[in-house]
Amino acid sequence: MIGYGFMGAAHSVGWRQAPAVFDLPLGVEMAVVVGRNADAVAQAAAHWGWTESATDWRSVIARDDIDIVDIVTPGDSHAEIAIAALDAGKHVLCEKPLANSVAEAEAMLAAATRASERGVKAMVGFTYRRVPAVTFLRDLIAQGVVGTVQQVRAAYRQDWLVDPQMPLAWRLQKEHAGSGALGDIGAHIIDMTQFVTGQQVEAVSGTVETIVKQRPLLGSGSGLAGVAAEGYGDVTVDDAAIFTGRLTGGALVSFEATRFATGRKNALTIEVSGDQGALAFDLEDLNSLQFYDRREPADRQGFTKILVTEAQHPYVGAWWPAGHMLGYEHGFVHQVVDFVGTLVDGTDPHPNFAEGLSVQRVLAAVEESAAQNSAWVPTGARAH
Ligand code: SOE
Repeated sequence: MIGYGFMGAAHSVGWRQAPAVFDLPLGVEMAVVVGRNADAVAQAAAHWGWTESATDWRSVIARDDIDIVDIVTPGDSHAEIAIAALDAGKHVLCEKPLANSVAEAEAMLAAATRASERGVKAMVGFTYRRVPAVTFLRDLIAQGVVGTVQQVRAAYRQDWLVDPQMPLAWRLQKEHAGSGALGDIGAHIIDMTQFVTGQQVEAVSGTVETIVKQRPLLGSGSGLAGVAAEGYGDVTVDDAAIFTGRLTGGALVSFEATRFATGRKNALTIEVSGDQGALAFDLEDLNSLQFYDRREPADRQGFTKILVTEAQHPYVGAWWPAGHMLGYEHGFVHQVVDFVGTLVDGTDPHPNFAEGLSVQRVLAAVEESAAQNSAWVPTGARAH
C-alpha cells in the first residue's frame, strides 16, 4: 500500500478484515506500506499490521513477492504510481478520484488496458458502491422497481472548512488534489449516480465557488486533522460545487458537493425518482433505504424504510444476524472482497479505470461549465 493517511487507515482495515470475515479465494498478506517519512510510515505499519515499511515505492513495485499495489496517496501521484505498477504486472487498486485530470486518467486507462492482456486487474476505490444498501438500491432499480428513472437528487455535504482557521492542507491545493469538494466528494455522487442508474452523465451545467480564499499554512498533522502554522496561503480549489446533469437515459440530476454545509459532517444522500416509485439512501442512516411504491393503493402510499440487514442482502450474510448494523469501514472490506475475487474468477473489477475516467470527464466538464457562466458542456458519454 502506497500512502498512509486517512485512506491508508481505511484500506488497512479492509485488507485485514476481508480475509477474517469472508471466504476469499486467495490469502492476503499485508506486506509493505510505503511513505516518505521513514519513522511515521514505520509507526503506521506497526499500528495497522503491515509486515514492513519502506520509503521508495519504485523499489517495492519492482519486488517479485508483491502482487497488488494499493494507492492511497493524494491525486497528484496516482497516475505515475498506477502506470508504473501496471507496467510491472501488479494488480492495482487506486483511491478515487482516479486522477487529477482527464489526460492522466486516459493514460492510466491505456496502461490498464495493456496490462489486462496479461491478466492484470485495475480498480478504482469508489467504496460507497459497496455499502450493502447502495448495492441493493442498484439491484432494485435494475429490477425495474421504480420504473423509468426520471430524476435523481444527489448531494455530498461536509462542513470541515466552515472554520476559516482550518489550515491549507493538500486537499485545498490544486496541484495536489486536482480540485476541491468537486473531485473529492462530488466524484462519489457522480459515480454513485452512474452506478445505481446504469446510465452515464452526458452533459452538465454548473458553478463552483471558493468561499474562504486564504487559509493559515499547515504546521503539523494532515488532511482533515491539520494544525495551523504562521502565515497564510491561497486556496486554489473549490469549496463547493453545484451542478445539473443529464443522463444518457434522459433523466435530470441535481448534484451538490460542498465542504460548507454547516452541521453536516459526512452527509451523502441520493434519491432516485421513477414513474413507478422512488428509492432514497442516506449515508447517515446507512443500513437502510427508503422506498415509495406508486403501485400501492393510494390510501397506503408513503415512503417505507427497508432495513438492509438480512442475510440475502448484498455482503450482509458474511457479517452478523439480521438487524446488527454495519458502518463506514465495511465498504472498504467489501472492496477487498470484490477485488480479490476478480483476481481468480477472470472478470473485470468494477469500477474499472474506464469508469474512473468517465467520472473524471464529468468533473472536467463541470469546471469547464463553471468557467463559461454555467453553459451546458457535454462529457462525451453516449447512450448505449
Ligand atoms: C474527505 O472529504 C473524505 O475523506 C473523502 O476523501 C473520502 O472519499 C470520503 O469517504 C470521506 O471524506
